Amino acid sequence: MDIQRRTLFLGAAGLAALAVPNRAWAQAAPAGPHSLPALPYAPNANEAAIDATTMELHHGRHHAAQVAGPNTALNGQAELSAMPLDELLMNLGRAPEAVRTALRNNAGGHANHSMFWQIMGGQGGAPTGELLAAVDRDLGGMDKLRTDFNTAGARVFGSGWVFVTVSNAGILAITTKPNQDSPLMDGQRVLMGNDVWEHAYYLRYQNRRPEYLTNWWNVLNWNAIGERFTAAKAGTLRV
Ligand code: MN3
Repeated sequence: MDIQRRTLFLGAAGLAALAVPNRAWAQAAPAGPHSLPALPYAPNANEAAIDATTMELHHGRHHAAQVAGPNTALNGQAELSAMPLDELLMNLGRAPEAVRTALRNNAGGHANHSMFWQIMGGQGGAPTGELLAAVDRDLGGMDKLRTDFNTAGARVFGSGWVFVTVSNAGILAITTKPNQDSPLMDGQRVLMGNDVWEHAYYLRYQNRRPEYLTNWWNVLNWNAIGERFTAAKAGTLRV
């Protein structure tokens, strides 16, 4: 009887842990200055481009590991621990060599993914107002932006990201980065970006990265991206 009851209890606990994988993972992460932001929508909110399982694994495991990474690397680093994430990435040269690569890969990934969740959950479409005017002026319009951005993303060899950066004057530009590097490491702010690591799309698209890049535009939240544009010009955009 006792054994049966204990088995039932453990079974229930196991099921509960499976039901909240993100929370379970976050609790296992070492304490530190950085934390995993909650997804701002349900994992299936981006089904038009990204399946729920990919979202759950991508956020709850890949991103969570990139929060645990800097927290571990920052242990005992008081000055670097006190820096907001964007400042940390702009000052990687001040990190001791022993932890610099870990910070570059993990803190960079933390910033990239924090931005990535924020700009999805929408219905696609196009920006309005000043952001649309900036896209027309700097990137040749929405059609050309989509084409050039997707071409750049498809050309990233191996793992990396494709971004639109934004200056504090509101000037836009397309750029790519390998691995988990961020434009913040060059002192540039990120308006939006897409993750072209295979973990971002492989379950649904396998090797068809261009199809993933094309569909991704259907889940963009242009209100959120427009707010990032406004914040960049106000000097308040962080990661
Ligand atoms: Mn990723």
